[in-house]
Amino acid sequence: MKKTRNDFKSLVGYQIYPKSFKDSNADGMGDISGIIEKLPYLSDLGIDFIWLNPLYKSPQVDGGYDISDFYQVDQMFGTLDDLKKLIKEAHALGIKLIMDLVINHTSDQHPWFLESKKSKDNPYRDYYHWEDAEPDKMPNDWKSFFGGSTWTYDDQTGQAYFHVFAKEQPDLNWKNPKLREEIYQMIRWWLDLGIDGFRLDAISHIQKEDWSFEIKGPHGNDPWEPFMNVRGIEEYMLKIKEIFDDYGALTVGEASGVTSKAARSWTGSKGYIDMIFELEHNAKEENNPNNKIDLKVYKETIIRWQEDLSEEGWNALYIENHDNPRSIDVFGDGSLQSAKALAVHYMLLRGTPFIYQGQEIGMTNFPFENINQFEAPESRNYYEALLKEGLDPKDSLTRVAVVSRDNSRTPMQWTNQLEAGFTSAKPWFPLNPNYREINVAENEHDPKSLLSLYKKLISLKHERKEISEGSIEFYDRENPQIFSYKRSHEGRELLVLVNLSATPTSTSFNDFEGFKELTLDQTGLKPLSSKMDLDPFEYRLYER
Ligand code: ISL
Repeated sequence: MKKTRNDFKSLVGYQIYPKSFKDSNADGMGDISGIIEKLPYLSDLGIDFIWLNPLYKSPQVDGGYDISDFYQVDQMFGTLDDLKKLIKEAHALGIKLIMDLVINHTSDQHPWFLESKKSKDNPYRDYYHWEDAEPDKMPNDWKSFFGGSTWTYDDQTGQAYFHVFAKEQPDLNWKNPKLREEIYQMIRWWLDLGIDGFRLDAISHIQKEDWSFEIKGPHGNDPWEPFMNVRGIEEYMLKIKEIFDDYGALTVGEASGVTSKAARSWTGSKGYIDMIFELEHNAKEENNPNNKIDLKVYKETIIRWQEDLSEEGWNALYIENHDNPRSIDVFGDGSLQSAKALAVHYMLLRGTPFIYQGQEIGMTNFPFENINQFEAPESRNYYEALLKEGLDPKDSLTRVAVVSRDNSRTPMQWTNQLEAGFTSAKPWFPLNPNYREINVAENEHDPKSLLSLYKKLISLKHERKEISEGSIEFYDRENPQIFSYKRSHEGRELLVLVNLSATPTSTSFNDFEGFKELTLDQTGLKPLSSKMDLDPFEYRLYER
């Protein structure tokens, strides 16, 4: 059944990192059957669709984003039949299911690459990017997101191959029409299997500048510019869009380098995908060693993306994902109140909100003690780079720990029982010791819990057109502590007032007549007036 283009505007998504969600067969790893077990929990939460991080066959160098077979479910997660069962049971509960579409690169263990590297005239050679090189002289000086060069020298053929991420993730050559057709066929295959759409991974990198493109240095373009939404990508995206439209697929793009203005053409009525994640606010600043969010910069970014996509285009909203530390540590002060303020401030913005597993119960960063506990290549490479800069091991570990994506990959905390009810075996990654206090069971029956608040926010999103479709207007823009905005639709208005800081603040209104407070779980009533004083992480809602 073809989807109408805008029925995604009232939806709420839930992101599952399968490895850490629920283990059903006592091997210490999350799996598909474990997700099936937890569908009733997700249905009760009220979410509309699930985004599954990669389940494909993979050597797991980069959390499954190094795919060695696009058509196979990795046995650590189960079988294709398990996935078909998950699709069926999710649909039976009215929950859609989207998969990660990783088409910028494959694993270096993918048969295409194993063939490609064999010889210069191998039929698969041009499925990837190969250029003449010498062991210590690469085709250019471009830098990988994971540190080091984007080139790895291959002795066998005296050439180097290109990779935006880890050397185990060679980039696909999208200039090759044969490769493109292989990818288009694979996309159709998954949609024919019955999934409802995709999250497009690193999609803005599939087109590269000419290798001679010069990185102009710190005051010129940024080091990633040679592979950020480069001209010519439109041709590929329009073809992919054709396929999505054939199936009415629900699509969200992770498209780093697509600006808030360019996002209108990526997601608007003539866009390639339904919605897009802005990635600007995750930027790790060197001069911000504890990785606490700069509220002024964050607020400016969010307001710009909201206003640039207010007429044309659509935001995918999030405060957590599998690539970033936990929001309560980055944005909050570790308190429940800060987690609640975070929930309210983003869930009611204009866009489709995503909740990352564990965010809804206030899971926190992990207390890392040594570098061997980190799994992500980006974390390990960063540690080595800091040591090379002369930082001592202890400070290097601290710097890595506050920015590491490994924080969000610890097993989901279901109960206060052994291994938090995630597994009955030794978990692949240790549980955060605070699972005894922070877990689903603890939240589920407490009307003042974070989980209960998320359920109310999701219901509001479903019930109120001023939230799903309404316009948005921001107030007190210069006050970095305050997130204050009004959603309006056909005469109904909802005013959202959040102090996103750990210190008291105040804000003023001139148009406050006629608003009535909308209670979620706030303590006592606070009528709207011309001047509003807000406690740390206090939030208030008003309607008229
Ligand atoms: O621009 C970037 C550098 O910060 C990033 O936004 C980059 O585009 C992003 O890291 C891509 O992430 C995705 O692809 C990676 C994988 O490691 C991540 O987990 C995934 O979210 C490679 O597949």
